[in-house]
Amino acid sequence: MIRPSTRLALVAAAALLAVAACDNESPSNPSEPPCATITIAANAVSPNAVTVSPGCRVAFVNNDSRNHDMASEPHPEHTDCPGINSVGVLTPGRSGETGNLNTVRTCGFHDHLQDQLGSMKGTITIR
Ligand SMILES: [Cu+2]
Repeated sequence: MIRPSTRLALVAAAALLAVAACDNESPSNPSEPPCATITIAANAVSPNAVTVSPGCRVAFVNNDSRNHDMASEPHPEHTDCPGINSVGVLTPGRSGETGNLNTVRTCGFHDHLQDQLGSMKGTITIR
């Protein structure tokens, strides 16, 4: 028979272990700042190419006066680097982040609302 106080201690220990397990996945720790920031203004991204380490997130800041919907190449499937699709629709003044980009490769992105517009296209290189 386990006494209630012992049971409480076991539950507390299990909770601590669960927290420790999450901390071990540090590349996806959302409390860390993004590794790079891409700014959108006047219907163009700047810079249009960034290089980050595996596990990084990249932020997009919409300083434009219109909506932008940042998505992975290719259009319209958005399948090359699905983490980029986490940015989604950014209304003016809003920012968003990619998921953790864990695969070493170069990822193209575009504005899904203007998929042919070259000034809204760019690359994120993970290496
Ligand atoms: Cu698209």
